[in-house]
Amino acid sequence: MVSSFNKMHILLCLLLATLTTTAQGQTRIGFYDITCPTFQTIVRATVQSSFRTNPAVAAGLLRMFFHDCFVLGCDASILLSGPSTERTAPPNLSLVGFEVIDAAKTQIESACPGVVSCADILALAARDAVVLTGGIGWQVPTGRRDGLVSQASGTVDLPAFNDPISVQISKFADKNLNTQDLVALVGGHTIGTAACAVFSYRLYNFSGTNQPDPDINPAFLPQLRALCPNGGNVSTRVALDTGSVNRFDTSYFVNVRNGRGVLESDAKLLSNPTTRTFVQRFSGAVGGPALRFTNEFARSMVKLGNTELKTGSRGEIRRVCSAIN
Ligand code: HEM
Ligand SMILES: *[C@@H]1O[C@H](CO)[C@@H](O)[C@H](O)[C@H]1NC(C)=O
Ligand SMILES: *[C@@H]1O[C@H](CO)[C@@H](O)[C@H](O)[C@H]1NC(C)=O
Ligand SMILES: CC(=O)N[C@H]1CO[C@H](CO)[C@@H](O)[C@@H]1O
Repeated sequence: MVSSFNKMHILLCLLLATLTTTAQGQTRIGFYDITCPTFQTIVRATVQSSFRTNPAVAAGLLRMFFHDCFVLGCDASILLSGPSTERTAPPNLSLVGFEVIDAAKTQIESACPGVVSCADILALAARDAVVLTGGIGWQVPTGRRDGLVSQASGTVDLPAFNDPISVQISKFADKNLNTQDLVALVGGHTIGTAACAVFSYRLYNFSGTNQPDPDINPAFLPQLRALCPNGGNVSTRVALDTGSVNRFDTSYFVNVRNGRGVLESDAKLLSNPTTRTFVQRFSGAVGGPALRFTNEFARSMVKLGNTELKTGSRGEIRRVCSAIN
């Protein structure tokens, strides 16, 4: 009797704990297991088929998720179109993958109308993009709701390509992400490209010195200059991880370690002892106990995915991802 009462008590406590955490704005694994069991399969198939036509879409989806979470939380505000939305702000430079999310949403709406948020579709798509390029998968907690607001001005929260390391660290700390999370997540630059526009200032006249950025490896400089000639087309895109643009691997960290970071912010990871140590550990070099990059990346992605969530009755489930209901 006592023991069954105790069991009941424990159950009740568990139930209460679950309710409380949900009320506090948490996601959980299996949120749609009953209401939309085909959700994960639909997202995966959609990302897979667009990846087969255009592998660059993987990097686009990963970056889009990062931008979404950093501006007003992971609430699909990045997907809203219209004047003065996040999408129209300068850091949106060439975000790609909107059509993949829209395509998945259309199919999900016909399978289970009004149930699955665009924010959750984006979170799943970013994970699937990592797996398709060779990273380790993880379970994505879901239950996010879509935001009603999107502001171009919100993009000030995003780190910029020329932010000093102290600013990068504090922008991540503002989102409850520590320095290890920063270095692991920036490891997302193991896939994808950047336009010459965001780094060619390092190649010819860095800080008005008429010299290149001294942090660029002298053997790497002519390679970058050939890709982005002075006065050339600044829309040309260059791999962030030279030699391994479509592989989710540790070579980005090896490149950064060797002065082959493309963005100034990548190169700056070496300028601070803490971030430098994480670069070395993720790259497999000595500098502390080895850290498996793809495992740590997955862990940090789950943390990133919990940024400033709207759950419960806040926000809404959008019918189409580009507009509020
Ligand atoms: C200090 C932090 C960061 C800075 C300053 C930064 C900056 C940039 C810049 C300037 C680009 C090139 C954009 C363009 O020319 O179109 C870029 C691309 C990219 N970023 Fe970051 N980023 C940061 C962190 C992250 C994080 C945390 C992720 C993901 C977890 C990420 C994923 C990507 C990806 C995948 C691309 C390639 C996009 C493509 O090929 O379409 N970045 N980033
Ligand atoms: C280099 O930059 C400085 C400062 O922005 C500028 O005054 C100078 O004219 C530039 N040099 C060249 C060769 O463009
Ligand atoms: C510059 O490069 C972009 C991307 O490769 C291309 O679409 C565009 O046509 C180029 N512009 C010029 C003027 O060559
Ligand atoms: C896709 C998109 O909306 N791109 C916009 C990015 O921001 C610039 C302005 O900085 C707009 O001109 C683009 O239309």
